[in-house]
Amino acid sequence: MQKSYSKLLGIVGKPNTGKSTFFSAATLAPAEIANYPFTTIKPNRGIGYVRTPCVHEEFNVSDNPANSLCMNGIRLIPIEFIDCAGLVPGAWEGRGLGNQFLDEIRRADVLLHIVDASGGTDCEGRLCRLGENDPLEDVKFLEREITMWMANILRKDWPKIARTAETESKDLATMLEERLSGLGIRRAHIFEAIRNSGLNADKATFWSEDDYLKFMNMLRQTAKPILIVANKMDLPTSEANLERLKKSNRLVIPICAEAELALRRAAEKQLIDYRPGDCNFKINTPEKLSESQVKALEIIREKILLDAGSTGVQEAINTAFFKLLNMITVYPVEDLERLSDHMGRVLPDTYLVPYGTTARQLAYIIHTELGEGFIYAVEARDKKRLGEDYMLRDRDVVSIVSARKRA
Ligand SMILES: Nc1nc2c(ncn2[C@@H]2O[C@H](COP(=O)(O)OP(=O)(O)OP(=O)(O)O)[C@@H](O)[C@H]2O)c(=O)[nH]1
Ligand SMILES: [Mg+2]
Repeated sequence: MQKSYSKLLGIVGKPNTGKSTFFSAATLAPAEIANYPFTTIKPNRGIGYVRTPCVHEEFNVSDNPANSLCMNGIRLIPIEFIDCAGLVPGAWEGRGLGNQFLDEIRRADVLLHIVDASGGTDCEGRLCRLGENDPLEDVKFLEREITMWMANILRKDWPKIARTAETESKDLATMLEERLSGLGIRRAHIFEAIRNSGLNADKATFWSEDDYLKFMNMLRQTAKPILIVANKMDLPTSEANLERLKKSNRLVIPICAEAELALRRAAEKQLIDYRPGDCNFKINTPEKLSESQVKALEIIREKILLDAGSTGVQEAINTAFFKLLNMITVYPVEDLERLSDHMGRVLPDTYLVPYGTTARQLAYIIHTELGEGFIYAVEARDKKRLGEDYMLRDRDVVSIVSARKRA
């Protein structure tokens, strides 16, 4: 698999909320899971998947996936995951494993904030009575920590940047981009944050401390979008907290990471048929399962899958990419008749690209030469010629005609 992990998803939150359980379930990589804070000290990295219905059924062909997987009609597109160390209040000032945590999310495109929806862990991740902790406070705290961290990185230079933007030819966005590119912050993020905060970028020396923090908060929202993942939905106090989280006007996905982990482990051993994100499973080999294992699986089926429709883990990953990052899937091919690449592999690759990507930009993503020599593209369904500015649609199968081929 090549080129496909261009996106990085950060799994964040205070200690003991189920980050490593989520990570293990999503990636099936071994990660220590235990009932105490700071189980994860070194970042765990692994590959998980975005799920989408594959186009091969629509075209009535069988496929030979290369950069992704296809499981009975479901395309799984690989994404890099990072399981971050638990974040405690004051991390931006260096408390706990604070700086390490914040360093880990520098490269992340999107964050999944794993929250203990049951309210059974306090603000530092220690176990407490169910319902005692308020998960909405955890959500606000994490947002603030990241905003303060970003604000702090720039604070020393801010007066000079603001002055230069007013008196010299260099504009604010250019200077901020130079200073913040290490955090994965791009020009488009900066423009959006300026627009959304309603501040005057030409008069930055007049910004108050509150204005500065407001801008940083907007920048965090655009550059590091956060999906709230309400974990431990199997516990009785979680439902009421989920409703409160949803009312706070944030995107929230309820999950049970432990159930997903159990299902994926059983599926890995081929004890059950279960694809990530499915709403049910089939027991393949009842003779290989103990009575208590069957019982545990049936509880998951009844209490989680039939009730909620899925464990939510796959939905959380998909929501991060399709809703927060607004991505679409496209299938580049070389031979439009066979829908294959030059090796004869049918529908080999699926790319996740931002909505708004043009045919030529896709060509560049695939290979620089393909982009440079771009002549036109053709979509497999209606076979019309598409110019370089054609905006790709979700599930497009495109062939790019270029004057230059891969070296
Ligand atoms: N009831 C319930 N418990 C869960 C669920 N997911 C995880 N847990 C439990 O929560 C505890 C913490 O899980 P971890 O995955 O180690 O948590 P973490 O967030 O990685 O913790 P740190 O690495 O210390 O930051 C463990 O006892 C898990 O079994 C769930 O869906 N339901
Ligand atoms: Mg952990």
